[in-house]
Amino acid sequence: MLVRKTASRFAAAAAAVGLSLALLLPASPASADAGFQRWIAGFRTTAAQNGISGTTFDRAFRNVRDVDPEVLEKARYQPEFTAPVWDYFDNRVHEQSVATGRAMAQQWKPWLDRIEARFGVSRYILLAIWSMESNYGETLKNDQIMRNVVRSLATLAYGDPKRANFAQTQLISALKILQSGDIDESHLMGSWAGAMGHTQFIPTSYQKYAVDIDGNGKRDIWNSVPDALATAANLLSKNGWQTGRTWGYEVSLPQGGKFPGGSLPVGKWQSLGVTRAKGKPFRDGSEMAELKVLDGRSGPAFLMTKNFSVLKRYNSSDKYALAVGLLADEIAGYGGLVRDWNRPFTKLSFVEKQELQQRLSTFGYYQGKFDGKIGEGSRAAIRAFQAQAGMSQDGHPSMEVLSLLRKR
Ligand SMILES: [Ca+2]
Repeated sequence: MLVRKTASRFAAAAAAVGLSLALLLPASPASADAGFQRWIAGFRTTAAQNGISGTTFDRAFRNVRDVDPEVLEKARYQPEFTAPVWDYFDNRVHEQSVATGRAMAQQWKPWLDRIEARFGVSRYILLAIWSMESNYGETLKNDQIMRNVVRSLATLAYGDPKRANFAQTQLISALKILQSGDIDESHLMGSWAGAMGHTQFIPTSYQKYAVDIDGNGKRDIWNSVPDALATAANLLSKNGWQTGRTWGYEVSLPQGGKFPGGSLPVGKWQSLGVTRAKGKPFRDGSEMAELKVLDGRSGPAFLMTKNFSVLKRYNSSDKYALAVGLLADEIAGYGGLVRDWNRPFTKLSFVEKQELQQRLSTFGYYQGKFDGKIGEGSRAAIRAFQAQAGMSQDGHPSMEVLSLLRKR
């Protein structure tokens, strides 16, 4: 990155707090992004070497004049708060995400029939992924989240040394998508890190898996729900999804048992005293499964089968894959957990969480949306209220906090 002389005194301070220098340059638009413009001009050669025509390149960068400071801000953001297990699942598997999933299963039934028949992936898994990735498309309507993918990736490639390689690779891919004509430059939108459409594919994954199932000639995961769900199904199918099989089972463990790590046949687990939490028999004793306990021995335990590892090809976190599995099961009507997560307070329903946000807002503690999702803003508001009420400031969305607010 080129640093102008006048900015040099900012360098030490910026480095000390891990800020990108580009953001601290004095505001003088004509020259502030000269470095970025030079980078784009240089990248034109790299793009050409990768088969991107000059026309495509110029179209893609026509409206990209400066770096996107919010992208660099989000890239820098390190959450101080590591969410406890219950918090992760409570924010993703709840009455609202289940009810919307069921409504979507009805609304998109003919397409889900076709996608299931073609790729052999359960519709409930696809609906759960849709919920996790974009809240059934709701996130895509949020202008504060959606941004120009070319600008975001160019910003990261230019201004974020840690992500420069990733961003360059994705940017080349994004340009290839534009060149293919599947989408035009004004609609190539995504998250700050370049995840795109209803099912949030980064450009390289899009290139590998995107499907035009509605047959309009464009693989349009941004505007076509069938295309987006088929693309997710294609990813899972290509990575070994086992048709007609579950992702895993909630299980009960015998007290004091010691268990081996790694994969064993389900029948072997049974012989070690592991049973299905719902009391039903396992479907296939020869299926390989791995024991997973995400919340300590007093929390729920699971035997994860092959499909669980396939879900992790979408996002490599155990929590992510399990949330998809649990949400899918609830949408399908198979019911929830037998043993709940360890939650150090009385849980609120989704509607009660919205009420909590509303009441916190009424008393001036909260300024966000009443979306029932307890993130940083809600937690800070709860802590502020708890401090004022003389409670311990754990920030948990508990019935205790809601009850006190109701009495105000
Ligand atoms: Ca299409």
